[in-house]
Amino acid sequence: MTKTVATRPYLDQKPGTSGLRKKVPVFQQENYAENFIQSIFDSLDGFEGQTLVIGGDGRFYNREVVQIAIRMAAANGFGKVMVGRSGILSTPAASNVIRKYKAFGGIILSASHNPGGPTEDFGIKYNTGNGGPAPEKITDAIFERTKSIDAYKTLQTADIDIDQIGSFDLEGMVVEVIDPVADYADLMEELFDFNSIRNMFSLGFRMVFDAMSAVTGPYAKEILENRLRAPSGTVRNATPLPDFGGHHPDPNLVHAKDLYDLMMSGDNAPDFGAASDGDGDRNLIIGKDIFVTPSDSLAILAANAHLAPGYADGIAGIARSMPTSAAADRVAEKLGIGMYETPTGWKFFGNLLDAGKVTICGEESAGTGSSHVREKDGLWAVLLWLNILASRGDSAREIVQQHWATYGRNYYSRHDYEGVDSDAANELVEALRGKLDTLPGTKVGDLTVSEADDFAYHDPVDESVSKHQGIRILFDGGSRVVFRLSGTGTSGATLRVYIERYEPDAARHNIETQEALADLIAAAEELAGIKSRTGRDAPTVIT
Ligand code: G16
Repeated sequence: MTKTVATRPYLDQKPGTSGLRKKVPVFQQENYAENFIQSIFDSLDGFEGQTLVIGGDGRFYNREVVQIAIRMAAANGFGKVMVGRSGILSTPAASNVIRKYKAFGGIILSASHNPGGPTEDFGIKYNTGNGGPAPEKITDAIFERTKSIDAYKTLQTADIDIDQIGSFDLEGMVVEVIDPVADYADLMEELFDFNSIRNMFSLGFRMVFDAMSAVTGPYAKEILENRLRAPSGTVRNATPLPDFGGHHPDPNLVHAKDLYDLMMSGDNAPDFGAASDGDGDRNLIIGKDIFVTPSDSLAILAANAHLAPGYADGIAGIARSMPTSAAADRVAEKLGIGMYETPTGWKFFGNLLDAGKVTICGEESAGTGSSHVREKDGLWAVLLWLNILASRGDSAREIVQQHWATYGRNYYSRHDYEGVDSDAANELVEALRGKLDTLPGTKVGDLTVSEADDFAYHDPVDESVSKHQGIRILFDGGSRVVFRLSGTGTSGATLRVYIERYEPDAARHNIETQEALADLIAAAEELAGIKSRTGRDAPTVIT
């Protein structure tokens, strides 16, 4: 039976870079999840009788919110929900299901790379019918609605069985529980040359994929070990756990350190290492004895994509988020295709992909993807790498070094200061903003500032404008530092400092990254006063 429940607004439900992310106890407050889900529905038009996809990364509280979302979808008039078995769908798999079955949209439950558990993070995000994260116009409307919501609709019903594949009726709405892996694995098989990757494995190629006890485990097992016949054990930490085994499911050099150490362990290291995050959209790529930065990975994938059957006709264009290095720009220039620079956040790629302006997109934050879905896609990036390795017969290290020799190297690093005082972080950014006009022409150490601005994006498709997307300080010679505050953290503020130097000279391509960037790192400190303003002597994470 449908019932309408009176509620009171919560005033902190503003979606960030990727949906609403909060600590689990915040989500467990009375009607907190219900308010947000009803606000999503209240901000949409025309879904009566349509299909909604529901799934998440399996973190703590996933099952409870899946039940809430199914009941509310029925009470609000959806005709059908498609739910991943046991409430599981990786973010790229959810995007694929929305697109493949022409759903109206989807609700994805995840806080991505943030830790999970009873006192850790949870998140809810809405994706539209193109399979991508809702654009700002919709997330703004949702936020507005959360501020005045006074009731939500749900069903009075016992728990719904989401653990068996099949369909049933729930008070006039069809509930279809689907295999979370099959459609996605089929799509990967269409895009990549599974025969040559299989052949490479059969000849003894060794890889390790660390699923970080998160959602990609079952996907990677099915694709790498079953379909591509990589030896059993290739996928590590393959069982998704509600608390990710107590780790941060964040594929970076700090949280995937075991994998990094293994890949750097000398002659016996595997040929290729990779990892994905909590919800399966990020990727980490480490060749034997070489870490590939996400920015370089984007450039290399774009330059070699034509080797995979799904991209054999070439790519239409490339997009990258502003803080991502300009390595991909050089590839676009050489290929004579469009290059787009967007704000941080996958949602900004949706219009470019839908309009056919770009095929491949990427972000420095370990996200790469293509027009096959409307989310970044961790396993997709790993499989494209494998396809390129199988097709070229070179090692990952050779591929990276040849790429630098051809295009030059963009030395790149990101310094994160996590959990800093929010006021101090905002003041730091404000102070930089305040001096942007006077910086050009000034000297910082031996560097001269050529340009300084607060990045604003003018979407070429819908002409929307997004301001204040990061402070950019460019120096003579093309080096730069960028400052912005993360939109995905859940405690305090995270200051991100992105540092980049272009080095065309191949004789200077093997300098240690922090050393190659030392003068820029010092300039960032001098310009922003990070130590004095945040009280931090060093970054929390360097990638
Ligand atoms: C999300 C977004 C990405 C963004 C990343 C980092 O990733 O989808 O587009 O690059 O956050 O954002 P920030 O620098 O604001 O923390 P994910 O994997 O968390 O969904």
